[in-house]
Amino acid sequence: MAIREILEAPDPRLKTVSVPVEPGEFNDELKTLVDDMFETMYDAPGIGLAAIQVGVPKRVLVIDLQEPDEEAEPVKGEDGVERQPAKSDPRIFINPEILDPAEELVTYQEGCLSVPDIFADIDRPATCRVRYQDLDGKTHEEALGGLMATCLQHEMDHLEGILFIDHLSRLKRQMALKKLKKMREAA
Ligand code: GNR
Ligand code: NI
Repeated sequence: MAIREILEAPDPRLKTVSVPVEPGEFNDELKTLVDDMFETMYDAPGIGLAAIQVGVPKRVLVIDLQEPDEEAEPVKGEDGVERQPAKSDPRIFINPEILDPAEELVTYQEGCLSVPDIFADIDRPATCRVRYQDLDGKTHEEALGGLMATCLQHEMDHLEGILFIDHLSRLKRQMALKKLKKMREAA
């Protein structure tokens, strides 16, 4: 397992349309890619990652929402503040397709590991279905809602070379990219 470098805007590789994983490619190399994507995502930390964000233009996504586990006992952090432990639910989506996006939209404040420190409200269909393959190439379908629906749609955009800031007005997008450039120069 290895942490890989996350590409950041305006890297042109993030605009690549990723290609499907072919039937002959459900092998150890794919497993290593997925393992590395999880390690990179947890290290960042983030709740989702598309393969193109580590420079691999394949239709592979990992998601772990790491929502608070309400059943667990709160634990005291180093600062003495009690926190709810996160529930780990690692999910792998290969060759995902979105089906039946709801007409109803919801707004989430989104961020992206490839657009660090920039956050913006984005509207997306509130629910959808997803059809995808697992690491064995088996096809599954399920209904999604809440943060999972939003996160999956954000990751699906990466497979088409689209970033969340591409959903903003040109003025707001340029402001975000300028802020990113300024922060990079200051670092
Ligand atoms: O870590 C992430 N948080 C997030 C918050 C709201 C909506 C989408 C996301 S995905 C993001 C990680 C990332 O950049 N995935 O591509
Ligand atoms: Ni992202």
